[in-house]
Amino acid sequence: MAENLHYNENDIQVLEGLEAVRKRPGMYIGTTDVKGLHHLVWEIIDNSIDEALAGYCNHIEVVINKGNSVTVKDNGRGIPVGIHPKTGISTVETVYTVLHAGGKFGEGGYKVSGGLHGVGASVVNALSKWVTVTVYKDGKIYETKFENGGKTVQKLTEIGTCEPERTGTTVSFKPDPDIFDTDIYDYETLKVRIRELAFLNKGLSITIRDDRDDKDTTGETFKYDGGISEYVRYLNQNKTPIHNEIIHLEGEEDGIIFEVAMQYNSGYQDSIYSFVNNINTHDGGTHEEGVRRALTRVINNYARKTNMLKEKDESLTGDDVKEGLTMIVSCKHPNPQFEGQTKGRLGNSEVRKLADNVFSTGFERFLMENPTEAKIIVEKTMTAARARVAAKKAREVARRKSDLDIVNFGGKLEDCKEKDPSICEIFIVEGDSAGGSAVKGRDSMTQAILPLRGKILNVEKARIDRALSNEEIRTIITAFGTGIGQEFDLSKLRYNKIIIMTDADVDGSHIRVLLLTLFYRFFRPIVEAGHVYAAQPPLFCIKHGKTIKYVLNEQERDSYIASLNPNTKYDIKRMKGLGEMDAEELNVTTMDINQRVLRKITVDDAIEADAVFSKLMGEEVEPRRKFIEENAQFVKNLDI
Ligand code: 1YM
Repeated sequence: MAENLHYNENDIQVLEGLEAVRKRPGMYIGTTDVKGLHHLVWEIIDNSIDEALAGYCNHIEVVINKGNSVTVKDNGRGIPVGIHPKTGISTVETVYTVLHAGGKFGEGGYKVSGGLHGVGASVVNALSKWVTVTVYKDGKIYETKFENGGKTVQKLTEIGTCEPERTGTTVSFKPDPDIFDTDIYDYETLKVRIRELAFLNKGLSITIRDDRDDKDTTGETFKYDGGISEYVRYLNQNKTPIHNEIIHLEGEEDGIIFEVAMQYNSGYQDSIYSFVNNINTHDGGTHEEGVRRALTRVINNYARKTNMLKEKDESLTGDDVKEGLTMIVSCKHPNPQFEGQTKGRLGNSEVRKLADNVFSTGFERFLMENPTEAKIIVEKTMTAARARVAAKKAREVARRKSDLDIVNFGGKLEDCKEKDPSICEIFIVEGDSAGGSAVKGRDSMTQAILPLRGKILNVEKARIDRALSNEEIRTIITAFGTGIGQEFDLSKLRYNKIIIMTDADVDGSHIRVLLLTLFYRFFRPIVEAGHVYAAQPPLFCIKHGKTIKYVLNEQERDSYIASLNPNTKYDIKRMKGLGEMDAEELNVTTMDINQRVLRKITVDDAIEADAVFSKLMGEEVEPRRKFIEENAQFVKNLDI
């Protein structure tokens, strides 16, 4: 540490503040796993985005450097460099070292506030091995440096001059390996969110580059002058839109900006995503409610007025009008109230009315001015209504079946004896023969087996009524016990773990994708709550002496062999497919809770998952063929 720094009362408080962050990082960034590692980047980018929202910045650059440090650079005003009245040190240092004081001074303006309300810079500093901040302002270049959890090693210093037009802030930091479980940044993860930020802030250009390898790349730049309209086009790229124009409506009142973009496609799923100040409001809220209410009302009014809906016909429901709808709702609010357990819901009641007004006025006008498109849209919603009625009947049949003895439906499910869901699991097994071995090899108290004959229906291409008439899908629904659609109830889930057991080949991969599509589209909360797993049958069996070791892949095989005494003899066997294993082998390698390896299926980013599923399973054959050829292992950045 530099010797010329004299600590006063204030400095000591500062270090105590940052020390608190180091002691309990989870309180500030959620976790210290790979997610927390990326959180640091978001905290810094948020400050640049705030500067863009304030209208002073139109370009941001993000670089993953060699050694996994990260640099974020913007062309905003630059963090103020003057002495801060409360701390007696420069404002830049104050922002980076004083917990809770780093927020913006003064009110007004939109803030990204992803939980830390602009105080993230000091948290990043606290959790970093080193941080360097450079500010370009008034023709001068300033720099300050910190090390080991935010200890100042270079106070803000003027280090040179630049053209007076050049302004901005550049921050480089290296996460502290003592804090984080991993120090490796994932380019895809950063890219997906950066692209999203570019969609949500029209005209803002954001570049991302990976400098970790020696390839000389210029990186990728995302800039969308059409904003959320281009987001909708992107989400619909592997779907078939049923009208050309993307409907884009916008309005402002009392400093609240409300914007929506939408387009219907020929599919049956809806992809409706909402944001407040660039944060995904997973659980919706008043902005989404306003739009949904207006959408249902306007379509019903239009359908009645044009006599497409007759007097005797029932009105269309909210579900009918959202079938095949891709929609982005974005609200910029100076004082957003986030509600709910995960703060994923917008609570401000004034937004409901604004959203309703902006949407209903604009959409009504669109329908009037575009009668051809209007007719296509209304017809689609009316078809959805007919399917809804049919599906209800089919569900009633499925439910009546489920009232019968559960073991009895189709005779396929071999249920477990235990009834307490918290210790029960169900294996969904590819093929009858593997299913047979699984039944013999299981622990019949807690493990249920459901063998699948052949491939299940692709629900990406089928409406719910057709899905419900599919035998395999009905069996799955009944076995799970939760119901689907509006009747879905997570608390009725009959198994704590749902384990997909397929071969480690392209066919197995395809069946896994089909099952995941079904779960994601029909039972999403089950996936989100972490109940879904993929069994990982081993690829090799290594025998030496009396020891038998199963390993999952080539790397594990090689490192295990390397760990053996070079004088021992060993025998390596490549494992057969699930169907060729006997009950004992299947039990030991894949099912026994003490020996097996399961992979939890997680969906970090629902929007990206949605895009991947439509790419994989939608109308277009080419992207799917390409994907499966390139990646039988399945989707990397979704971790499935
Ligand atoms: C790469 C990270 O931090 N940019 C950035 C931060 C600030 C400003 C501009 C800024 C804000 C304001 C006035 C204001 C911050 N300033 C502060 C504080 N990029 C990055 N660019 N002038 C400049 O909000 O009034 C905190 S962040 F608090 F000092 F104003």
